[in-house]
Amino acid sequence: PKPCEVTPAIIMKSYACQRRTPLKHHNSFLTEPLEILAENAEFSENEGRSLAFRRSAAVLKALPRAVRAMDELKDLPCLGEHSLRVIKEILEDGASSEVESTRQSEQFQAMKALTGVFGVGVRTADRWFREGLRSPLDLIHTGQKLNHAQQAGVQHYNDLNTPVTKKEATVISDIVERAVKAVLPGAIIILTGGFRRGKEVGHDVDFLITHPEEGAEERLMPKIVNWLDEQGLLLYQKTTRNSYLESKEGPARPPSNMDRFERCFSIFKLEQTKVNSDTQVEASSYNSSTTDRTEEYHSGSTWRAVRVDLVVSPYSQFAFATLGWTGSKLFERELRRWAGQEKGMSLSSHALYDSKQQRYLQANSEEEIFTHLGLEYIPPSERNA
Ligand code: DGT
Ligand code: MG
Repeated sequence: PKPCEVTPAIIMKSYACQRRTPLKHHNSFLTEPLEILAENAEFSENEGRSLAFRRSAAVLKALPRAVRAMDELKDLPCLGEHSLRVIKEILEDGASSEVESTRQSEQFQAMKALTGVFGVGVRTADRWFREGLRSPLDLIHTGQKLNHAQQAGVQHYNDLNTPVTKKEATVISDIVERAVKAVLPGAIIILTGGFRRGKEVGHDVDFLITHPEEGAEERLMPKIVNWLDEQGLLLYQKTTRNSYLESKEGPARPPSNMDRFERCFSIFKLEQTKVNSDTQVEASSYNSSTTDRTEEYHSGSTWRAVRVDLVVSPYSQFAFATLGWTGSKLFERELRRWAGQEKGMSLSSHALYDSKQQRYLQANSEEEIFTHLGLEYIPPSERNA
């Protein structure tokens, strides 16, 4: 007789920050379609709807095996009616008609192409779509007025939509390390974002920079940018003060330190040397003004554009910044939702504020922040919600 198959019950916590979500999971055949619907909801600025699909997908990513039947989902949190309908269709028919028609729709494809231009957000892309534009080429043909970021985005469109590999990220890490060490010895640089979570490819490379001596990091970004620029390594850069979540988030903000938190959106010029038909990436070490790629290719050397984000944080905020810039985006949202709804706290990439105690809680590591929040520590490789 066949041994009785016992399926152990799965205990799924409802916040993504309470769960371990590995990079490789068993349900891409369900999560990818759900994320198409999430993306489509973002294109129409329907944040609630997008979040619902993203949360459903995240629950499926945390499952230890592939879903085969609807009854396996009955005790799982976050799965709304709409998501369940989509999942059911995929399980029964192999595909969801709603997802497939979204994928094929002119609007979805145009929004994807237009928001794929660096510097173009959903609002701008939507306006262009309503004016009849469909692709980056249309922007050129119709002579659209573009800002500097968008001009760079159009110019390097193909490169910037080619995934950055781990190997390229390592080469860029070496360059950034050299730049930072040259202008501020003793500085600490860490790779954050998707690569810290173990991703093999990314849309950009994210770095966080600090110095153990509080205050030594002030005015650091312009020095780093100058060094990189002098080496001919930058195709584009814009340095801004970080004002992303803080404006929405209220008290998790130590105002006196805010002006120290700088971010640089940049596009690196990454050298690639052709060796035995194998493309090798290499740090550019000369000041090249040529932009004729064909010419460079024939001379045996070529380059490609890569998006790089640099963030400088004061040492006292480094743990919060590390946690805040490691992602995933959904994991971050869930951490902040947990802090607010379950703990009466307010978390940002700068600080953690406890409303009951009416004070900021200090932390020197990510582990300490999880402890303050009453959460089990989740390492970066398990934050792929
Ligand atoms: P990808 O697409 O392969 O680059 O994937 P990620 O996860 O590296 O995503 P990315 O580069 O957009 O952002 C990295 C993390 O940094 C993300 O999980 C959330 C966080 N983040 C992104 N932009 C901001 C910002 O403006 N302010 C703050 N505080 N965090 C941000
Ligand atoms: Mg990234």
